[in-house]
Amino acid sequence: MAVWLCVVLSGMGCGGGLSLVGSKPPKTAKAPTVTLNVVMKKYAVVPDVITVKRGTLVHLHVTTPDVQHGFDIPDLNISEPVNPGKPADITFVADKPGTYRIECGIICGPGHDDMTGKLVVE
Ligand SMILES: [Cu+2]
Repeated sequence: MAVWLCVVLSGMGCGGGLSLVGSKPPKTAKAPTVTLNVVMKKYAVVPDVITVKRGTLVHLHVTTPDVQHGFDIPDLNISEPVNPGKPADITFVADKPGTYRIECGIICGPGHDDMTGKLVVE
């Protein structure tokens, strides 16, 4: 839980002093997993920057408090509608480093075009 929280909060993990160089991971090791809550609202994506490490299995739980929005990351072929009371759960492996644009995929009002964010895979 503690490690998970650090990953969520910093995007960097807690590994400052924990080098794994030279040690073998246990056979049961799975891809690191991060679960993040994202809110799409008039007119923002919160948080507007999501940072994960390459190879991470990312679960996004996307909610909206107001009207229907769309959670889109075009470069990853992600496009999910998000409705009040009906969250979108999106899972993908962040396997390619880069910065990906997050945008609202459903026109939701005059500030729709301001609803952007980015996913950073490092
Ligand atoms: Cu919108």
